[in-house]
Amino acid sequence: MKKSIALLAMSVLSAAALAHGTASQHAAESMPMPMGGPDMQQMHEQMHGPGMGHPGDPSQVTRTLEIVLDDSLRFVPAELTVKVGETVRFFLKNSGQQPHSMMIGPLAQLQTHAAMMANMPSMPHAAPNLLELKPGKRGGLVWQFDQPGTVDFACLTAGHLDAGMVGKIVVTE
Ligand SMILES: [Cu+2]
Repeated sequence: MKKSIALLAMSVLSAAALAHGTASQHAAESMPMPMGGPDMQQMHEQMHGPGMGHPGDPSQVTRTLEIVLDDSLRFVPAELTVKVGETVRFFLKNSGQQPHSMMIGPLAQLQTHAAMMANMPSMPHAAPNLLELKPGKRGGLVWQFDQPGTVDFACLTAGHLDAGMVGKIVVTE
């Protein structure tokens, strides 16, 4: 029970940080953290990850990248390459019979969210880095990448991440 509360708190913090965007995020970083300590630091890194990027401005989209999600529990393609600073629209199509989703972030964060959703399926979990698709549906997610490196994504439907429904975005200079 204690663990569930910790995970819930983490999710709320994460969603709030994402919702407030980069400016307030930096302001928060420069303030003393009342809870402090190495655990908070580690948690913070897991929430934001180094260079996972942020929701993009739809008017700045330069490319649309199509990804198909299906019941083989794979993203096709599962690896994409973008450039630093580029704003792209991921255009997703769920061609399966099950719900699928795409959440962008560091793998550790995605695993935490997947575990939380498996434990508390009725909890609302909308987030700017998450797109959920019912069977047969399509949808878009606009994202901007601000640092070179690798950003993970995964499907959060129960069991799908563990079955290998993950992918990565390589951000190049
Ligand atoms: Cu899935």
